Amino acid sequence: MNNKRVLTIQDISCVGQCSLTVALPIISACGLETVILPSAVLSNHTGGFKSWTFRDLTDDMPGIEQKWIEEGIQFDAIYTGYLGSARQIDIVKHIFETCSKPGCAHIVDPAMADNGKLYYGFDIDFVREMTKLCAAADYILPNVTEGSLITGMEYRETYDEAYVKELAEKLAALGPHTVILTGISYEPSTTGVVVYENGKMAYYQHHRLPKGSHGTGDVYASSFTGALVRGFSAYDAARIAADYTVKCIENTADDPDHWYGVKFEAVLPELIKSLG
Ligand code: PXL
Repeated sequence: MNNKRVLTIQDISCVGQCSLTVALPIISACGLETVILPSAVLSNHTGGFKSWTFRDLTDDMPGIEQKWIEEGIQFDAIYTGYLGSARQIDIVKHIFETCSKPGCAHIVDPAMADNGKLYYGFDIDFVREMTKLCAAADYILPNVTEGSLITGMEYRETYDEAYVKELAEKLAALGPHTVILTGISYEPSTTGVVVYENGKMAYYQHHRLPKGSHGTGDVYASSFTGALVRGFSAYDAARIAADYTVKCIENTADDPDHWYGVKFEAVLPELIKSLG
């Protein structure tokens, strides 16, 4: 019997197939009890819509945490994504301390930037706080943009293995025992993920689909979390999540109107199958 319970902390973008609207169904489909703590509520995500509403929930979080402490509610894994404010990060770190079962996996996707740019609304103060959260994590899942912001290394659009190794080493030196670098591409037709653990770097390469899709970082981190908590090694969880994310992109590619996210729902059975 599987009694594992995962907490995920990220925003609710009501429309846009990202953050909690993908994390909750994906982790649940992995057969895990999924508890949510919304960091903010937006009408839609900030990546391509004309405008959005934004309600920061930072002030609600300590009260919610307090109720969980009073109830003795604790988690086998805590996975964080897009956070609503720099101030929120100290609260999330506190939740790591108060709501973790022994051996709890702390998984941080420092969702704040892509393609060389910070997402709308984030600044260098937020990067500094997110760096502290990465230092408190066991597993981090940055892309190259986020990795370069966190380490202070130069952002490069094209790079070689030596650059990626230095990035992974610098990220691991902050504290996490496992660094998963996403979207690592050494040539145009392929991309992949680097798993850096105990000083060793492994690469899982896969087909690169021509169209970059929104929300795929969240699909990736959610399915990685699900597979990891189901007992797979970090490398196998990284591979399962990569294969699932590619299937989500393939399942969306023929629908030009669906630019804002990926159709992850119809291919959930394939993720479930890959968990055995
Ligand atoms: O997928 C990352 C993400 C999550 N949440 C919000 C976003 C984005 C990326 O733009 O805007 C609100």
